[in-house]
Amino acid sequence: MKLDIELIKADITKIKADAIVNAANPSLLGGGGVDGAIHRAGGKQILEECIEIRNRQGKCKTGEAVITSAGNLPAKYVIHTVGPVWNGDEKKGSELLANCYKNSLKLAESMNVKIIAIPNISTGIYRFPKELAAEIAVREVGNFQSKIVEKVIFVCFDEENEEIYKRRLKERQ
Ligand code: AR6
Repeated sequence: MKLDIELIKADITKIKADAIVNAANPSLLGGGGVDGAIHRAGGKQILEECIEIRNRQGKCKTGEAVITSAGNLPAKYVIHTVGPVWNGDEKKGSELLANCYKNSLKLAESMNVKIIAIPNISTGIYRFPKELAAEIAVREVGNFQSKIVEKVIFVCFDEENEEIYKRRLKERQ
């Protein structure tokens, strides 16, 4: 089945979904932006699990995703994915960002996640163009079919992304 798509402007750490996605970096040890907010609000449990994952598999490659519990957050899980740093290579960057959405959704499915909230990966500190990032996000979520995952909530934090997503989702209807 195709997924339901919802759009909100919010702080993702406040969302009570089965899983929220984190725009992490390869170290998995936290950082600024949404990553910093998730680790701050979620507490040390998330970092401890990230360290365990690192000890097991090493760093998380760009486009890949790993999962931890959500510590003190209202969500059940955090799916950490590493978006591409924008370097002007549209083809490679788009492929890697698409992989973030594909791999996060696949991992969610494998953990029986029904509702997943996703931020605008790579569009902050990693400087990916917002319009292109939204096009990729909406396309990948639109193409994903699942018997388990029912709903994706796109969580925008800035007004510009919210407007872009509103328009793109309207165009889809
Ligand atoms: N809730 C939802 N979205 C948020 C929040 C929040 N609390 N805070 C920021 N955003 P960014 P990136 C939005 O920079 O570009 C970190 O240091 C923000 O407005 O968080 O993938 C990592 O460790 C933007 O639209 O992630 C990496 O080093 C979106 O989240 C690096 O930043 C992504 O912005 C990753 O950079």
